Amino acid sequence: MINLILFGKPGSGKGTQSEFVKGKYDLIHISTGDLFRNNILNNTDLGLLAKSYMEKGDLVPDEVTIKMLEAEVNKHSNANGFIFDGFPRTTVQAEILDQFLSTLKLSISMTIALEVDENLLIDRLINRGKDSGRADDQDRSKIQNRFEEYNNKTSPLINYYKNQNKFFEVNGVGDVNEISARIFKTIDNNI
Ligand code: B4P
Repeated sequence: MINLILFGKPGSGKGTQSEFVKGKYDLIHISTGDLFRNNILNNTDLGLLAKSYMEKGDLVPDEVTIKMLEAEVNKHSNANGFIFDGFPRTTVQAEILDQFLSTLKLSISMTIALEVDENLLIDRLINRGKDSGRADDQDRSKIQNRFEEYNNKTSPLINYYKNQNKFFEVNGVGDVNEISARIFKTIDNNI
């Protein structure tokens, strides 16, 4: 069983690459960002709460994010493995994910970080914002806030997974298919 975390700054391509990786390794893709956006579309209580944070580019509180993630994993008890896309994003989320997986006799196999320069990320996100209607992609100050949230709350996870010998970096710049090939090689060489 392969349980992967796709890691990286906002816009680094976690969602894009998850689509390729899930097909090749037959994994269930869980994107906390997509789950929140679905809740917003359906006007659920969770969506209303998440919206107030996401529109500013802030992280949604750990408590609700973790509950939502656990419920999603529990829906797929027969899975070959999971891709966690955009989760965990804080040390608390990472610690609880490890504990939760251990109750299912599972563990994280590896964390793959997509490395992309911030200036390039700003261009990608602003570009997406033109079509997607995503409020968090349309404003440079919100994008900057997302980077700050990443630097303050998410980047400590690099050492968290390095300490477990589970952290691998992949160059996230270039053609989408080339990047997938780099990810596949990293998985195949280290799993
Ligand atoms: P997410 O939905 O996770 O999204 P993301 O970080 O913006 O993007 P991702 O890295 O997946 O990039 P993508 O492939 O889409 O988070 C949104 C918000 O949800 C967060 O800010 C937070 O508020 C909340 N949230 C989510 N998870 C949370 C958690 N665990 N805890 C708390 N809050 C949470 O690619 C971006 C763009 O680049 C696309 O337009 C794509 O087409 C383009 N692109 C991709 N690869 C490219 C390439 N190689 N070259 C050129 N363009 C490329």
